[in-house]
Amino acid sequence: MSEPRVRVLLEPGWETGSIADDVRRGLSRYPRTLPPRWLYDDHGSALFDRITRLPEYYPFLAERAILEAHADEIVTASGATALVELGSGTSEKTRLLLDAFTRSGQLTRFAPVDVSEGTLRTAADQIAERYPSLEVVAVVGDFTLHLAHLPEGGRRMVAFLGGTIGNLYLEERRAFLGALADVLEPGDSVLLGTDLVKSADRLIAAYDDSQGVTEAFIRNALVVVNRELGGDFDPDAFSYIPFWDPHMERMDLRLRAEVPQRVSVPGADVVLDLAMGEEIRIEISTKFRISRIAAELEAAGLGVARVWTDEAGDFALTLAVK
Ligand code: AVJ
Repeated sequence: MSEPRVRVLLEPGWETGSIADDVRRGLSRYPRTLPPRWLYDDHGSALFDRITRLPEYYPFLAERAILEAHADEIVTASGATALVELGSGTSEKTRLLLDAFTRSGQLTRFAPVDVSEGTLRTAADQIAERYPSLEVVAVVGDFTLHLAHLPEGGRRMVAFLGGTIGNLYLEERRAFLGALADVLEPGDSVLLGTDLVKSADRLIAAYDDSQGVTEAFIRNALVVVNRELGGDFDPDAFSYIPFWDPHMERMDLRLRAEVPQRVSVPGADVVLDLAMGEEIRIEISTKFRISRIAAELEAAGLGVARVWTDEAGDFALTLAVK
């Protein structure tokens, strides 16, 4: 087995400065916001893992069903010889793609990109062992910052799965897709996972599960701020308010102050007076229509080649080519 190469693009301790800027910016605007990228500390990642196994949380299962049914077609349609995966995490679903690539024999390189070095190393080792003919180049980096450093060469397919693009605002999606298209060569492609618009009941159930796992995941945002920036948020002084915004077609996941309170976050230079009932948005999760996915990709210069959905039409994988 060949050892995976690991490229580290993040300085040790990079989180501290970055999270302070994000928190200062987010808490000074309306609605007050904490950026969702900081939800995935060890505890948050473990909670997210539990979310993916909740019966109500259909996106995980739906995306996996699409890959199980269509990975061979995806691989063939892409013509890729290199697979780059952004936000790869444990690379669990990626194996379905890698197995299809193994059947087609066309792949030479796999490059998982993730901010979490530990998770990435473990995943890269496992993949190098299981697919010995692949060159594995793991990149420790942030997909919003380090697109210019993606491994080059071959015909690349960049997979961005899980519906994570739905956690970005429209302007952020435009910037991200534009930057991604910029670094791709003609013939390279993007495989984008997006959750689709559906009934409010099912959406709310998926983000307000009966075991309270999602609530704990969202509440953990305050714990992360306390730990990283010396904040004194009392997580129990907030209630969890998830709602469907039909105009923006997104889930909006917030915490509401149950009592008036003053919160200090010295590491971000913030002192916040919250009125009773004031809300902090922790995450949005945008749901798409196929027409909108295509429009956003095409605006970035990426032409939609094919779209796959699960049988219920809950989730979509879109292949777009530069
Ligand atoms: C990170 C996009 C997969 O928005 O559905 C799950 C994160 N937040 N439950 C989503 C999340 C609350 C999730 N993704």
